[in-house]
Amino acid sequence: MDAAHDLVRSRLPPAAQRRLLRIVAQRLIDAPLYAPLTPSGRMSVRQSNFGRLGWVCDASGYRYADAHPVTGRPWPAIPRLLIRLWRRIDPSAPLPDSCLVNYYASDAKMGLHRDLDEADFSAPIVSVSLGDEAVFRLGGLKRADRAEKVRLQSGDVIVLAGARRLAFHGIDRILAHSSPLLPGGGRINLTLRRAGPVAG
Ligand code: MD3
Ligand code: FE
Repeated sequence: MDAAHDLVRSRLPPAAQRRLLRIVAQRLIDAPLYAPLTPSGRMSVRQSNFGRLGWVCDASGYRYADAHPVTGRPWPAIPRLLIRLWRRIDPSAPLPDSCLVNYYASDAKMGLHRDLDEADFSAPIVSVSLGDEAVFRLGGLKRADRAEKVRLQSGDVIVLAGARRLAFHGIDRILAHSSPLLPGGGRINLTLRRAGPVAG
């Protein structure tokens, strides 16, 4: 399949980026970012979630959970602005029930992996980036497949659907001081997903 056609990109205008950041920061007060422990060590990315289900990991593995592992409280709702964005992108897809929030300080990265913890892979994944630019690596269905490097800038919205939904991907590095959006610098990535089973 042609890479150019199953990776769809667009860009939120600066005012929408600022509005989204305000909403996200407000919800993170209730569901603070934490540094997950993984089976292979402490993650450099800090995480939280919005929605019914949140992706969490600890020393024993990965799963979707209905409560914040530190506070024990349910996750805050997914911002309506993001639900509207999802509906605009794919009106026929089941609604997202999960929004993973990844925060990258300038030295954080995310190793090459696939997203396989969702119950159903038919819905797309929609990712919104805010703040500093990232070097994103998008490969194929096998770890060794050649990967393309894509720069993700503040406001970039990418949609992973079809074969790309199951592709290996990761974040190689963050370009410090490349965006004025986040007051303390760094990058936030929001990934909207359908994590729970799809009826029918
Ligand atoms: C390509 N996050 O949370 S977002 C993740 O920038 C994750 O924080 C990265 O990978 C980040 O799992 C990349 C873009 C993205 C998300 C899901 C994908 C790309 C993807 C699933 C399949 C292929
Ligand atoms: Fe991923």
